[in-house]
Formats: sequence, structure tokens, C-alpha cells
Amino acid sequence: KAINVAILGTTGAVGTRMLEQLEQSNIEVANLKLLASARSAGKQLIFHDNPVTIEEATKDSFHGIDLVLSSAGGSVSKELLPAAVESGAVCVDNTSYFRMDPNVPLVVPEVNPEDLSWHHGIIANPNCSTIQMLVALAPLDRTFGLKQVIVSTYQAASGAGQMAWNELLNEAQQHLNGEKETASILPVSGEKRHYPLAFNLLPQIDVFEDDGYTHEEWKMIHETKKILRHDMDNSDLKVTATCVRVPVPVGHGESIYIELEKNPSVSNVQSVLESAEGVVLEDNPRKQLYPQPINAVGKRDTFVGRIREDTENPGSYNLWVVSDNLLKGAAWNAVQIAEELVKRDLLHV
Ligand code: 11C
Repeated sequence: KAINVAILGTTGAVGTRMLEQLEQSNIEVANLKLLASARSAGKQLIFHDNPVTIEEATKDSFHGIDLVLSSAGGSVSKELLPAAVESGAVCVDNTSYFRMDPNVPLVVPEVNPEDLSWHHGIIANPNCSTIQMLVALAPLDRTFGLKQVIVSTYQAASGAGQMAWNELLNEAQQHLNGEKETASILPVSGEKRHYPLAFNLLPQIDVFEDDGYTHEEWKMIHETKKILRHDMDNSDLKVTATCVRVPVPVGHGESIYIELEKNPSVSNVQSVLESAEGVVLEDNPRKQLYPQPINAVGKRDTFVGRIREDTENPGSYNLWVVSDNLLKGAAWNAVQIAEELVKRDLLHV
């Protein structure tokens, strides 16, 4: 049956891709509402060859809407999504605002689709870095039991939004022109200091907590435990993370070290990943085949390669995982959740 859909935050790097992924999905859309801030109201975007005019998002925007895809920032989700649920819509929220709420399922469809069944109107999309890591690790957890994860991320500029992506490109141009790079957004918009990302690495994603970890690092730890163990403090799974911004426009990379309960051969690990939903194995050192961000751009899959056993610690392995942070890490995961909600007849509060 055709449903009425609203996209909240429709003009951002993720919002525009939500529109594109919705258009390519199996969801039958009766009416589409595009919502954004007053600044974008009146502009038009195309959906299935028809222009749709963007409207200003308010608490009254959701009458008659069945599904909201939301990516307008945490404060907008906080303010508007309860009103959307009140008027009968189910919301898939890409911001971090509701992720740790015990009443809100945090879902990667390949990993824990069963958690959709207990939603109360809001379903949270995990952080992009968490999503691609768990698409790769959940099949290994199911087959071999996951004990520990140590991850270092190589995160693209677009993870911080369209303006950060533009900033990287401008800085690269400035550098090549022999000019001084002008950074005003990264590492974190609103922070006291800004540093250029072009020809550089920034080991800060999001703000620092008092313990010296960044908020992004804690998100990866807590979200992983909520999704895989339904308990963000669960200590039977140990997770730690170092998150780094790299001068890549789109496509996050992750170097992941895992310790398993069992001690499978590398080819066993490869064959589990080869048949895992959402995973493409690109692992052939002899042919120099391994995942790269430029090849992942525009794809919905998560690419895994460089799988090696730690010969000094049997049962421990290194992996390299790459995905399009704006698609599987955000817009596609949200639309994929929406497809599951329709399929499972869960599009009601
Ligand atoms: C980044 N992972 O690359 C972040 C962006 O919690 O949804 C996603 C922030 C979030 O900057």
C-alpha cells in the first residue's frame, strides 16, 4: 500500500541522499513532504520527475504522514519528532539524540532487524562509523563469538556535513595555489580552534569528554554494545575506539582488530563474510585487491578486506572495512529500515 512520507532536513548531505534512496527503494510513496528550515522553504527538489516544494518544518507538519525520515540535527529531532509520533507517524531518525533511549531501537537491518518490533514511534539510525563496523562484525559474532573490538577509524570529511566537505575541497585548492588554508568548521563546528584537514589528519571527531575520549569514540562503544548485546554497559564485549578525520571527501575506512571466542582460519572468516548480507569481500593481496573509499562511493554495501590472523594471539584478527558514510552510514540504512517497517507491517505507533 502507498504511504505518505516526510523527509526532515531534506537539503543536507544526508537529506538529499534520503530522497534519492527513497526514490530507488521498493516503498510506494503516495505523497511526499520535504521539510527543512525556513531558509530553504520555497526551493524545489525533484522526486520521480516531479518537482516538490520544500516547506518549513514545524510541529504541525506531520498530519497524515505515515513515515518520517529525519536528518536535520539532534535539536530539531528533539523538538519535532515527538509531535510527529503524536500525530501517528513512525520516525527513522539519523541523529544521535534518541539513540541511547531504552525505548528506542537502534537498528542496522542486516544485524538486528528484530528490534524493530518493539518500537514506540521512533527508530534510531546508528552513527555511520558504527553501522559499517557492525555489518562486518555481526556475522563473525554470530558464528565465532566476539570478545573484544579495537577500532581506529579513517573518517571522511562529509561525515561532518556538506560544509565540512566543501571546506576540505577549498583548503586543497588554497594549498595548491600556495595560499594559507582557512579552516572555520573542522574538526568540530562551534569548537574554539579549527585546523585544516587538507594534507593533514585530525584525531578529533566531535567534542572531547572529560576522560580524553571524543564523543564519537564513545558513540562507537555504546552503540556497538546496545546493538549486539542490548546493553550499553555490558562488559562481556569489550570495545575501544580511536576516531580520526582524514582528507577524503566520502567513504569511511576502519582498521578493526577483533578477538573471537573461537579460532577460525582466515578462509573460514572470509567465507562467513562472503555470504553475509550487505558485505562485499575484497580480499586478495596477490592481486592488490582491498577496499578503498573511492570505489565505495555511491554503493550501498560494506567492503571488507586485509583479513589477517594475529599470529601472536590465536583467535585475534585484523580487518579493513570501508563504506559510503552517507549511504550505508546514513541515508540508505534509514530507507532500508523503512523498507523493513513496511515489509513487517510495523508502520504504526
Ligand atoms: C562523522 N560519524 O563522521 C560522524 C557523523 O552521530 O550521526 C555522524 C554523527 C552522528 O563526523
